[in-house]
Amino acid sequence: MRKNVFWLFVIFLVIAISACGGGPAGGPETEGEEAAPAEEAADSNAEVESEVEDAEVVPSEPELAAELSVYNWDDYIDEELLTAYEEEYGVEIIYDTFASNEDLLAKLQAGATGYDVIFPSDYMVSQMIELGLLAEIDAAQLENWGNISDEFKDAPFDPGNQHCVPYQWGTTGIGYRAGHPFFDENPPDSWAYLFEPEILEQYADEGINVLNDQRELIGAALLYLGYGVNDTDRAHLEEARDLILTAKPYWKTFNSEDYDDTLLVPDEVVLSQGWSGDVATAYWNTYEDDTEDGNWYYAIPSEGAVKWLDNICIVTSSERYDTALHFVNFLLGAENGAAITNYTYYASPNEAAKEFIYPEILEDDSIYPSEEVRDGLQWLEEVGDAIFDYDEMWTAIKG
Ligand code: N2P
Repeated sequence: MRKNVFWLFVIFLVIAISACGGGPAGGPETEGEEAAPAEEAADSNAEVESEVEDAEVVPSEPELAAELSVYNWDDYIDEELLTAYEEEYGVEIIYDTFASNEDLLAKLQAGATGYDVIFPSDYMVSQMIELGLLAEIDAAQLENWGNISDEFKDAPFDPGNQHCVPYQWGTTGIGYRAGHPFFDENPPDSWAYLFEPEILEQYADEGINVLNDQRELIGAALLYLGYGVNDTDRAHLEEARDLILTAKPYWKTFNSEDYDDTLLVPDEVVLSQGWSGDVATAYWNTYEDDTEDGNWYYAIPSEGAVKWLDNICIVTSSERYDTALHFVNFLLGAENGAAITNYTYYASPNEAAKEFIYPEILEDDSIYPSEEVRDGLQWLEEVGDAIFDYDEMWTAIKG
């Protein structure tokens, strides 16, 4: 009996709050908490249901699973954010990392089950949609969706954001040790610094790293040869392979995971193909106030380079879809989006996060390049069946 009175009171409260337009006043979590009883009540009461629909900004708070499995690029989130989510919602995050889009795909195709939330790049999103690996979402229903800049919504690889939401974006260029006598004279602003033996000879002994990433490395070779990064002509791909094989003896490592850490080790690496944020992390981690400078610089080669957008998606086989979606919404929060960028030094597509992002990051043009520079860059796109040629070249390269 007492219980019934309580629920009547809850229903009354919900109607009162909706009528006052009181839904959006709280933060995301508070709103979510209010919504749970509202939705239960709505099931059995048409009037309440229509009131709740009016207040559509009130998100539903799903019953959360005990665990959530998150599979991300290496060093691509402040793990304190994961702890914060665990503590706030009582969901344990099982966290694992991958080295490239192809590794992620291979893992899923090998039948890895249990992953819920993954972070593929643009071209891999289209590939995964075609393969039926990504669950559908209704991004517009996510409470924090409005935080994302329009510029990054509705991308061609996922029209209408029916599967994924934007996470971080950046570019792929060349990182090099500041103050190095050769680079002081010759800033490596061309892919020649990765591929031309007579140039490589000058510093190969001091350590060169390339990304262990087939589209990125073959893409850089294609650009240097004057082709597009999405070229599918077999003869061009063979040329790219041969260019890479000629340069390979000069390279010390193929590393796209913890290479950002090796940049910080003296005498380990002097030049690396790199993602903007990883090089910026090395720069800011070695920044000294007295010199007002850090130890690593970043250059975008004159022949062109890749710009990319990584995304947050839910895998089709996830058995914790509601929790996954709840986590996706959490990552889209303004302060959470800023915490990600303040840790990764990659650019954020989260417009509302900007006010919480460190100014030195927003002002760093290696992280946020000018529009003019961005216009000269290319997106990686899905290459259809030519992917088999890319795979073949990659096997030869890595062999
Ligand atoms: C961060 C990896 C960046 C992902 N370490 C590039 N798509």
